[in-house]
Amino acid sequence: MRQEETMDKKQEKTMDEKSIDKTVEPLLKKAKEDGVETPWDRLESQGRQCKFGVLGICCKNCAMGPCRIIPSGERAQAGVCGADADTIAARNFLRIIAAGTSAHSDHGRSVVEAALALAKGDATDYEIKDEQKLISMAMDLGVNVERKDAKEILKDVAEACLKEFGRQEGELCYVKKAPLKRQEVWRKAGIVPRGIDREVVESMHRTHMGVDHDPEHLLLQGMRASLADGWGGSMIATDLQDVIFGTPEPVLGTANLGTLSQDEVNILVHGHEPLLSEMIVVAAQDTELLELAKSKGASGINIVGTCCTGLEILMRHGIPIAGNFLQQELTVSTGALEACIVDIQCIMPALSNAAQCYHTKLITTSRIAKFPGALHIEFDEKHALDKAKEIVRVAIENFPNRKAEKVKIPDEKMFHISGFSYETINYLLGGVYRASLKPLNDNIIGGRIRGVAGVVGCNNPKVKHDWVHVELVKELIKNDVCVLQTGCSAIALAKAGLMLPEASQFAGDGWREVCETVGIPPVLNMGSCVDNSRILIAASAMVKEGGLGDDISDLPVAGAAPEWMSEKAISIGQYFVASGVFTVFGVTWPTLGAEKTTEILFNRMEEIAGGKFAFESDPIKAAKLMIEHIDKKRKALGIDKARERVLFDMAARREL
Ligand code: SF4
Ligand code: MSK
Repeated sequence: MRQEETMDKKQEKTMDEKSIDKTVEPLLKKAKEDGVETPWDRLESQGRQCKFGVLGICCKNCAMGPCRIIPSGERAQAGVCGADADTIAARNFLRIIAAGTSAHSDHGRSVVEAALALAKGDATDYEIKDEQKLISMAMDLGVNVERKDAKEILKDVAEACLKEFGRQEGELCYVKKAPLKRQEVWRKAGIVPRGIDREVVESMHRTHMGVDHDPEHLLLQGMRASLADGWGGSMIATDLQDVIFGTPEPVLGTANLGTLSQDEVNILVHGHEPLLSEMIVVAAQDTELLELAKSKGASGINIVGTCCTGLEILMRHGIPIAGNFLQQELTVSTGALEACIVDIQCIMPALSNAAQCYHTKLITTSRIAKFPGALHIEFDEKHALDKAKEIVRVAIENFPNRKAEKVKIPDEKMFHISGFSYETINYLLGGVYRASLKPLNDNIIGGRIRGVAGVVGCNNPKVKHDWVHVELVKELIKNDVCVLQTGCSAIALAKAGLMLPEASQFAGDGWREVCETVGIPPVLNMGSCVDNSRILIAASAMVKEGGLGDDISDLPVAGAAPEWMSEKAISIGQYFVASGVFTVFGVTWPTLGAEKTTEILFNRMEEIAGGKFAFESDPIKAAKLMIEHIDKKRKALGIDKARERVLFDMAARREL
C-alpha cells in the first residue's frame, strides 16, 4: 500500500482491521462499556489527518508561520521565510532524530548517574553483576583497570561515560567498536559524533529559523546525531545496564494479558528505564510485603511489564510481558491492575483517564515526567529499594478496592524464550571456550542462512496491530533469514509464538536446520529499544569474524520498523542506515512531500554511508525488498551460488 492510500483513508476501522491479537476485541468492547477511550477511538475522532503534516511539509519553527507548502506545480509555494519543501522536510527530519537521540541518550545518562552513585557507595541497593562486561567497557573507554577494584573501575567508567555526553571536540570512544572501514566512511563524510549532547544541541540550532537550509547538509547532521544515539547514548545504556543488572541469558517467559492474575496483586511496570523496575522485582519478593498482600486477601504479588521497561526485566528475570505499546490502556481496562507504574517514554497521557475508570493507581516516578491526576512517587537511586517498596505497598493497599464485576482477564498467554544478548548468541554458537559468530558467518557463506534482519519498533493504530510485524517476520524466516528483534516488535512475535524453538517449523530448510541444531528459536529477542545497540555490535562482530566483507555495508543484512510511531524509531533507523544497513519503514514516511529530501534518504545516502531508507507498508513487499537487498549483498560477496542444501548427520551437527 502506498503512502497516498494510507493518507487519504478515513481512520475508521472494523474490528478485524484493528489487531490480530485476540485480547484486543473483547477488551475494546469492555473499554467502551467502562468509558475508557483507546488510541483507535482517538485516531478515528481525528478524521482525515493534515496532509501537509503527514508529508512533512509544514513548518512552525517561527511565528511568521505555521507555513504549509504546496511543493511543486503552478501553485508551488515557499514558507514566509522562503524555505522550500525540501528544506522544511529535511529540517523536520533532523528535529525528529534530535528528539529520538535525546530520549535514548537521557535514558543512558540516568543509568550512568546510578552507576556512579553505586561506585561511590551512595546507591547501596545496586551491585555490579557483570564484571567482565565492566572490564570490556573500561577497555573501550580507555580506562586503566590496573590495581583497581570493581567499584573503582566502575567509578572511572561512569565518569568516562559522562564525558561522552559533554565532549565538545574529537570522537565518541565507542566509534572505535565499529569496523575500521566503517570508521573511515564516517570520517570521510564528516559525521563522526563529537559529544552526545553537542550533536542534539547543534541539530536544534541548525533547524532554528534562518540557519541551515541545504537538505543534504541537514541530513548529514541527522546521521551524525543518530550515530551519537546508536554508538553513544543507547550503547552506554545497554552496556551499563548489563554491568549493574546482568547481561541477559536465555530465559523462559510468558507474554500477553493472560499473565495477569485473578487472585494476586497485579502491578504493571511501563516505560523504559530498568532502574526502578529492577527494584520493584526485588520488592515483590519481600517477606513483609508478601505478608501484607496476604493480609489484604491476595495470594501474592504479580509483576508484569509492558514496552521496554517490561522487556528489560523480562530479559534478565523472565518477568511476564503483558503486552506492547497499543495494549497499555487495554491492560488497565482488565480492571485487574492495582498499580500501573510508569517512568519515561511511550506512556500514553490517556492512561490517567483510563486508570480513573477503575481502582487502578497510576504512579509516575520520574523526576522529568508527571501526569495530571496521577500519584507521583519520585524515584531516587540512592533509596531505590525503599522507593520500590513504598510503591509496591501502595499497590497492595489498593487490592481490596478491586471490583470483581469489573474484572476481565483474557486467557491468552504464550510461552517464549528471550534473553538473546550479543554475548549469549556468541556463546550459543561458539561455546564457552571459543565463543564467536564464526558458525553464523559460515552458515551464511554456506547458504543455510540467507542473511540477518533486525526487525524492531513500535505499534501504530494506523495499521493492524502486530499484523505487519508478524507477517514480515514470517516471510523473512521462511526465506532463511535469521531475525533479531527488539522493542514492541519483539513483544508482537513473542505473543504470536514465533519465539519458541518449535517455531523453526515456519523457517526455510536452511535456517530451520541451524535453529534445530543449536536449539534456538528462529526469531531472537535481543531486548529493549536501547538494545538495538546489541545489533550494531553483532553486525560489527560479523565483519570482524571474516568472510563477509570488511564493512557492515558489505553484510547480507537489512533492517525494518514496520509499525513505527516514535521519533526514537527514526533515530534508530537513521543510525542503522548511517552504519551501512538498508532499512525499510512501514505505516508512513515523514518526508514524502519533498522530492529531493526523500531522494537523499532513499538513494543518495547509500553513496555516502552504504545504507539507505525505503518505505513500504505492505509486510510481504517489505520482506521482499529486504531479501532482494540481502541477495544483492550475497552476490557482491560471491556467495550467491553457495545456497546448497545439506542434510545434517550427527558429525556435522557436532561440528556446528
Ligand atoms: Fe514558515 Fe520559515 Fe517560519 Fe518555518 S521558519 S514557520 S517556513 S517562515
Ligand atoms: S517501547 S519506542 S513503542 S518499540 Fe521502547 Fe515500543 Fe516504540 Fe516505545
